[in-house]
Amino acid sequence: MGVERTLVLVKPDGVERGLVGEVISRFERKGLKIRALKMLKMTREMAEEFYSVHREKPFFNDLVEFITSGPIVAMILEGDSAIEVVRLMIGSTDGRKAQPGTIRGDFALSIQNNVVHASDSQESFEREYKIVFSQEEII
Ligand code: FUP
Repeated sequence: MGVERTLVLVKPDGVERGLVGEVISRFERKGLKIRALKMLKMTREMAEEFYSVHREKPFFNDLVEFITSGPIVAMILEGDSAIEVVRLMIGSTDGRKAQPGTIRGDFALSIQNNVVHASDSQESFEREYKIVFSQEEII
């Protein structure tokens, strides 16, 4: 609890579909502050590191292919209980099961192409943001 930071990615499907503004707008309207923001294309090395907890999963290769398939938009958001709040706002992993009103619930019909990523814990944030941002890019 208290003021936290979290990492959000708009994944290649979200960028391709023109959902960047929609996603950022939802977080801004909620009251979260943007502390870093950029577009990038993940390399295979970055993606394998980013999703290293899933290395042994059957979907790992597809996941790496997907996240490196096009540009993404990465941001660090800050606010009270930001990690939990943002996870609530993105919804369940599988877009088919995510609650309407959440980002995945409103915009995704797939478990892989699910528009956004958000850190699921403080530990995940500390590991993930360093893969995407350098210290100079963060306010
Ligand atoms: P989440 O934290 O909601 O993004 O979900 P996970 O960390 O469990 O999974 C990370 C990503 O792996 C998901 F965004 C999509 C992908 N995935 C699959 O492609 N298939 C699965 O069965 C589970 C996850």
